[in-house]
Amino acid sequence: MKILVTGGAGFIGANFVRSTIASRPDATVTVLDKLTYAGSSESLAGLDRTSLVQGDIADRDTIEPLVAEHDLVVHFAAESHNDNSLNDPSPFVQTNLVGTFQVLESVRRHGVRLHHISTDEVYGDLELDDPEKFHETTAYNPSSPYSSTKAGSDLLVRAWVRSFGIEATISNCSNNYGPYQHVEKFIPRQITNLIDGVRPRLYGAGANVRDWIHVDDHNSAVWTIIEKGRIGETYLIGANGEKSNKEVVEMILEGMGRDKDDYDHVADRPGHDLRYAIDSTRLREELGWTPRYTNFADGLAATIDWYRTNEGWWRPQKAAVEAKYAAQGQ
Ligand code: NAD
Ligand code: TDX
Repeated sequence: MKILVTGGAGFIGANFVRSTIASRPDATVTVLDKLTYAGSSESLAGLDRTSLVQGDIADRDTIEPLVAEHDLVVHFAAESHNDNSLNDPSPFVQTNLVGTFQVLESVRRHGVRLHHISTDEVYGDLELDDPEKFHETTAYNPSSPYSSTKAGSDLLVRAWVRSFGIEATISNCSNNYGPYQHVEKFIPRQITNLIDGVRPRLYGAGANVRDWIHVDDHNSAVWTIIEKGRIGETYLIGANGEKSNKEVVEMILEGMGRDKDDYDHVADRPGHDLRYAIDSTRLREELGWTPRYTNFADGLAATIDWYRTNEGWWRPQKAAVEAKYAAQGQ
């Protein structure tokens, strides 16, 4: 099977390529990645049956011939960081909307199966005590330039299925953690701060809740949907991992041998979503998927170890990321 993975040099895409190559001897992978600040060829180092093409999904002349020679497209490429989208929404519109449009047009012209990767943030946020979690029929209500462009990309996929009959599925997953995540994101930022002797930074009061899932569980769910999912359907991916940001920072501090109060509160994110929570019943009951990492503390400990032993991978990005946060009081 020849698989085209867009955004495969980013966090989740690189883990997807790694687990696919390790578990599927029949698979060859082409990664199409623009190698923005968020992508790194080093995340794919040492992989057999994998090639990397540096290019833009929004460029028809780049994507079209690649799609034509593959059996499956798994579309991870996106601008992915909310804080960046608040500073400059422009690349989010370009990549997440125009880029997805070009992916859709290419799979339409060549009749290639597509799986579109999206996020739970398209549903907006929940109250802390809301009894109902996000599910496949929750109304879209995105809050940020990032989540609104992801919502728009999902709607494009749905329309291309209905209007043109393309063969596509969509998944909306909750917050991922694990190896190869950029140090701009919450968990790697705090781990690498502590390695550098800097106190973790919690936005606002730290009461915001995220529903954490290990990246390998996200990717095993993606394969389940590719193999067993119904064309045109959306599946929510989550592993019942709700934790407040304060709880996560305290667990990181304790896991790294520090006092659990040893962090600072900093300026909050404008429009900060309060809580995300996923109901993944459809994926579990219809397709038989279950997560493997059911203990967040263990997954977090393994992630801390990974950042400790792979400093060469993240160190080049760290100073610039912290300078950007410092400039905005975070
Ligand atoms: P990431 O920022 O780590 O990686 C994105 C990758 O896409 C990078 O390698 C980047 O170079 C590439 N890219 C960006 N613009 C491109 C373009 N125009 N053409 C080609 N490549 C381009 O992001 P991630 O966290 O790995 O997220 C991957 C996907 O999963 C995204 O679609 C995101 O919305 C979705 N998602 C992420 C999470 C999460 O917790 N990180 C949760 C749910 C869904
Ligand atoms: O230093 C920080 N301090 C802090 O308190 C950072 C970087 C973040 N936060 C908070 C903001 C969020 O409530 O931690 C939470 C997680 O922040 P991010 O890692 O920026 O993730 P989030 O905004 O929740 O979005 C993530 O999950 C859904 C991914 O970045 C998205 O790509 C995905 O769609």
